[in-house]
Amino acid sequence: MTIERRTLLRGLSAVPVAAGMTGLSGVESALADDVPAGFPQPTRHLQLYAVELPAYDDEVRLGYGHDPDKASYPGPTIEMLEGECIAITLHNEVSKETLQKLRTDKEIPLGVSLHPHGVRYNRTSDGTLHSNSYVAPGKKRTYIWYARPPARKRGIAGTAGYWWYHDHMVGTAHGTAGLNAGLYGALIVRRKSDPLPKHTYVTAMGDGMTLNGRRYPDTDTYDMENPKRSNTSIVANQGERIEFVNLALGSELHTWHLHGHNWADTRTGVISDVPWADDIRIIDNKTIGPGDSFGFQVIAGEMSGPGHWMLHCHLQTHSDMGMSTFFHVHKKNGDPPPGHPPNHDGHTGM
Ligand SMILES: [Cu+2]
Repeated sequence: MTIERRTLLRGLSAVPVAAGMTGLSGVESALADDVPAGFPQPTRHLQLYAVELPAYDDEVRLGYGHDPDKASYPGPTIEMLEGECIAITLHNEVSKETLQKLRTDKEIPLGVSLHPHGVRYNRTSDGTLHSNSYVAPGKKRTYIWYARPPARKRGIAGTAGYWWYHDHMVGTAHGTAGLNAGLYGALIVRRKSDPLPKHTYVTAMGDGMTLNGRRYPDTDTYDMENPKRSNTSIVANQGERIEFVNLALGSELHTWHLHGHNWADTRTGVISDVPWADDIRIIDNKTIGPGDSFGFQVIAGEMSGPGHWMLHCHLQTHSDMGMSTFFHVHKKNGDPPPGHPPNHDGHTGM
């Protein structure tokens, strides 16, 4: 039995809370009046900025960031604990000119918004045009999200899982241009007993053969001599617990496939409760359609060893057109794995 498995079974107060979940400023008392009935008081207040980023392939790129200078696409992964309520103030720093350029429905006002999946919110935090919960250029607005806990006696399952958040305002009232431009990010709701990963990576499959808003070879910026961890440089040392959060945007189906690893098709990708039921499927490929999200944890290179493990859409025309990257699993000591991934000029790197 591995340490990870023991940790899982024991329940786990000793598991540290992920670093990203602490160190944020408190919630202003002025917010108290905005908290919907039945929600607890928010215990954290995040700032999120929507900004314009350098164009990609002549396409406008926007991003969210907790710091406007560190905005990115996908935006920062937001983590909550089930039972927690948070406040997020969205600042719209995207220019009127850019929003005008992206607007395909000329009837709607200019703005950006924040719309979450999975967590609970009321109409003022929906992030939509008709609920008037968007943010005009240069303005800000505070949203309140509640990761409702389970209430087993009432048959309420809670909100723990792998979700996402996105704009619902740029281009059309559905945020279609905002999504294509990069206004989205992963949202993780954990239970206290969940195992915590060493690293989390986000992969977002979108239209135009994009992975995280980029096309091959920009989907993988990994440098074997100087590996850096990012959503475009998916790196681990063998034995590390690694978490993937996977989203689908746009208008097409995709199948998310990872080589050398498999996972349980459960909330966390691991089997955490006894009994170990055979009706829990073990998979290494999952169909994901627009609006879907899922996630899981694996032990990097467990059984399969160090290697450059392909991670791609298994819809063959999509993978052939470049919806592909790698999970680069180094040796336990951090030394590079054997072999090379294909060079980005098309060589196989044998
Ligand atoms: Cu695909």
